[in-house]
Amino acid sequence: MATKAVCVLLGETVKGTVYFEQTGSDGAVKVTGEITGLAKGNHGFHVHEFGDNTNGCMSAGAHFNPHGKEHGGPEDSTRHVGDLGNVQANDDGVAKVNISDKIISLHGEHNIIGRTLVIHADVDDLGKGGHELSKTTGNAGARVACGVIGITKA
Ligand SMILES: [Cu+2]
Ligand SMILES: [Zn+2]
Repeated sequence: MATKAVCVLLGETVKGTVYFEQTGSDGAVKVTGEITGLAKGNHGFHVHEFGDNTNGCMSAGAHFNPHGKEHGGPEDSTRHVGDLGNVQANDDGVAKVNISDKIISLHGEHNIIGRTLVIHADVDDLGKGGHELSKTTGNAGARVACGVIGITKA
């Protein structure tokens, strides 16, 4: 039995739809979709803690980090649960999302449903950039679009 969720990302120029699917309660989550209106290149892509967009993407809080770890990349053992790395936009400003992640979940302690998906203006340095923000945000810059992750029909 699969669980499915969706997020509609909305920003001033950036828009997108991202789908989440998980088989069972502890399998990898497949993250797919398309985001448009981006600058060419890599953009930080995270689940932030709160599903609160009352003050735009800012009220989503910091990266979803239930274990109090440092920021990292999706393949690192030290990472926030919400750290999904980067998505890459092509010459036309379109990023195709195709990620499989074993840390986020649609169930239990790492459940991302009801939290906010954020895409950033700049590249996430995955904690390795040596910037003062590298270990908290990956120095990924402004939040150019966001949306709350919601349950959909399975
Ligand atoms: Cu973020
Ligand atoms: Zn993080």
